[in-house]
Amino acid sequence: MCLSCFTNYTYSIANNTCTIDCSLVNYCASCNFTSTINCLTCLNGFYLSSNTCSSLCGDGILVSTEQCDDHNTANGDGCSANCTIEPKYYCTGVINSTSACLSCLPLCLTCTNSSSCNGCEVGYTYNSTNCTIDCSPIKYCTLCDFSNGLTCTSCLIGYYPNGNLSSCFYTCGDGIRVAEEQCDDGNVTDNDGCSSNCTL
Ligand SMILES: [Ca+2]
Ligand SMILES: [Ca+2]
Ligand SMILES: [Ca+2]
Repeated sequence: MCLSCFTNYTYSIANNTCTIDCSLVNYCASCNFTSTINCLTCLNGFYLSSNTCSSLCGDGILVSTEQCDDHNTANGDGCSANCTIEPKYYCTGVINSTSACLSCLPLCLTCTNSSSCNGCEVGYTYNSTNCTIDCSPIKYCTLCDFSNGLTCTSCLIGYYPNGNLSSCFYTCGDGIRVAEEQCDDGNVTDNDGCSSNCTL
């Protein structure tokens, strides 16, 4: 049994021999050794040039250096011309096979399948089934719109959208006591137990 091999050789227990470690050239499958390691063939999906093994985007062979490979170099179909997954798409594919890229849920930017979302477009939030407008930047807003910046069209009971729909306000005397009020007796009369500014 060999205890240590020459530099660039590794010991194989199975074969009881010292063999050249071709992996010293990244992604190299077979090689020989003269004064240096000469790669002869590369792993599947890698191509030899100047003793270097490089992947090729668009060959339809997904390799570890690519996020996807859909067998073309077109953008806009989920897998980009440089084999990265494009926003609003997810790609399935095992190493050495061709990737299939499909759309995320509507308004979803990043996902790993068709039924969930890891990040919605700006202004939207994922509610465990789809991406909906995120009203929370406007306090007490329950219904909002994001077609032209965030506007609020409906507020919690006792609160009302202001003129430009940018916030929800409450009003003393509407008979609905909200958190900011100590009381609201439905009028703005003083000296009846609840003042005109809804304090006791
Ligand atoms: Ca490829
Ligand atoms: Ca493509
Ligand atoms: Ca009130």
